[in-house]
Amino acid sequence: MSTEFDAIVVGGGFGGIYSTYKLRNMGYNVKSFEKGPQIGGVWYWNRYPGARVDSDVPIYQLWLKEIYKDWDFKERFPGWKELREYFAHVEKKINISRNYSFNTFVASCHFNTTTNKWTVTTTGEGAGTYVCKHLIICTGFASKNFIPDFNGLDKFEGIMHHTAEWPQDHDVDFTNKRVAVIGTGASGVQVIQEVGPTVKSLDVYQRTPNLAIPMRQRPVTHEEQEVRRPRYDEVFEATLHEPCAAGFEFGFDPRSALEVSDEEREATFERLWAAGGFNFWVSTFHDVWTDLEADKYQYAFWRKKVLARLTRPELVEKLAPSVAPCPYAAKRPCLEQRYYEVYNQPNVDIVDMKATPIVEFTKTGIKTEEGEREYDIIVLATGFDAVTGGLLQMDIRGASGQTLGEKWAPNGVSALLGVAVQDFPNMYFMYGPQGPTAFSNGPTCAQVQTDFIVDLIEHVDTSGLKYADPKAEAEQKWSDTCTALQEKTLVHGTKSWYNGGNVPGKKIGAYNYIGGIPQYCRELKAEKNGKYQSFKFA
Ligand code: N01
Repeated sequence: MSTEFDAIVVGGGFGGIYSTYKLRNMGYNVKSFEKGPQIGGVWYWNRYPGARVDSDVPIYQLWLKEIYKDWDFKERFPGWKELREYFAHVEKKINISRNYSFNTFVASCHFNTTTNKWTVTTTGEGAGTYVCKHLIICTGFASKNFIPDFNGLDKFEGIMHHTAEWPQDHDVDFTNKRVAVIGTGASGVQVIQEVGPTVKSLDVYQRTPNLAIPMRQRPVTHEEQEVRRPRYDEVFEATLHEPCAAGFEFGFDPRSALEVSDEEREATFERLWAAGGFNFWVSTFHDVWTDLEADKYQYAFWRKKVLARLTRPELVEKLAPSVAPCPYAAKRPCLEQRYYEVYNQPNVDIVDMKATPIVEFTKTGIKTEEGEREYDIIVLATGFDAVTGGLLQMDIRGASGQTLGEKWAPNGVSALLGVAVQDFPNMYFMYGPQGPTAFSNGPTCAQVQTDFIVDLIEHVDTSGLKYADPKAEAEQKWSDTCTALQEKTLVHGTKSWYNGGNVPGKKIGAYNYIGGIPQYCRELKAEKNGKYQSFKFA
């Protein structure tokens, strides 16, 4: 079997599947690798209780007619089981697995300056050494878990899992168990509301409350999808243009929260709250994201709504503090279904990790400064070394021999248009650094970027070129743009996975492009129409 390919794709999620499919259809000889045993990417790993997507049907899927034409989702926000079924449908339709080696981890990718090709070394079932001209890395933003360095973590003898490393061979039974959940990001919120009603007791170890929004889940029927399906191409296309933002079917209100009357503001918030999904976050007044005074109105409304659902006064300040824990727009809210009602149960408590940090894990539980509590199950919902972690866990070396980590060490992350890095010729990635990543619907981001990357690859090959490599000054300019855009928003001043602030020692910076999908698409289009002037070619 040949080990030399036109292109190698790393990852089997939306981006990996779509780029494999597109390149294959162009007649390229493509080899793809996936760490898991099947396609799906995070939706293979995500099977913790309550795991569910936060993007509305129909945008969270591959925008390929041959796939969507006879696929119906069952819920407005599909859960992990349904997403697995969806990927099985994808496989049935396009038989993408024939390009893949599964259970295979890409350990290293080295650029060879003599051949101008990449040497890719893998471990696992598809272990070997492979060579390719074009390397497309689709590891997503959340492929490296983050577990804080708690004392004695390995001493605990009960059941303990990180949400993204949930057992694949069995369900964890929470019925009548003493449970601790550490972390209240999107993963924590979903686990808590799912298992809360069944447990014997639940302690939520919280550092910052999640400013969660009602999801307003509902079934979606075959009939309603059938009505929209003939227009899906238009629907998807519309999400790439204003007034939509972030790849959703909605976008910011151009009015200022500070300039409308109190009645108008209240009515707007009520409407967005009732609409569910991310409307309250992404269709709100545009300055909620940039102006602290505007943001305070958003928080006050959110707090009022949450307080109306809480029945235990002792938890009110922990869940919805009178002073906002951070600007509303600074961190990712989770969509919730019954999250706050769980805290009305007498067997649920919150351990405030700022007031009483974890001292250590013990054989039977967790010790804080207030004493030890015993558990049967501990859930680590502590997030990810996001955006760059998945890339940096591979040994990727560019033309000069430096690793990606070394390249970024002095000044932080930089990536031209969020798809390529200078000194790493013919290497592309998506849904990663300095793309719309954290501020976009995942499949939208991956597909828009893939389309650009594939066109660029075609340009290189049809022009008889050896490689494309970003120009250093263009990359710097893009990185400065990402920084400037982030600094204009309230995301800038609050530590979170958006800016690298969730992992101790990680450089704080602009890991994402926060200018919105429509502007991002215009940037990509201008680059293509300008014959890729930000790249140098050989
Ligand atoms: O991770 P997170 P996540 N001591 O980083 C806490 C996507 N996603 O897995 O907020 C104590 O958001 C941390 O506290 P704080 C989605 O994009 C989507 O939940 O930093 N606590 C926080 O509460 C999401 O945004 C879906 O103060 C510590 C939690 O752990 C992204 O993935 C579902 C700590 C981590 O929250 C990440 O979400 C799941 C420490 N040392 C995920 N370190 C859906 O589509 C961390 N924490 C619904």
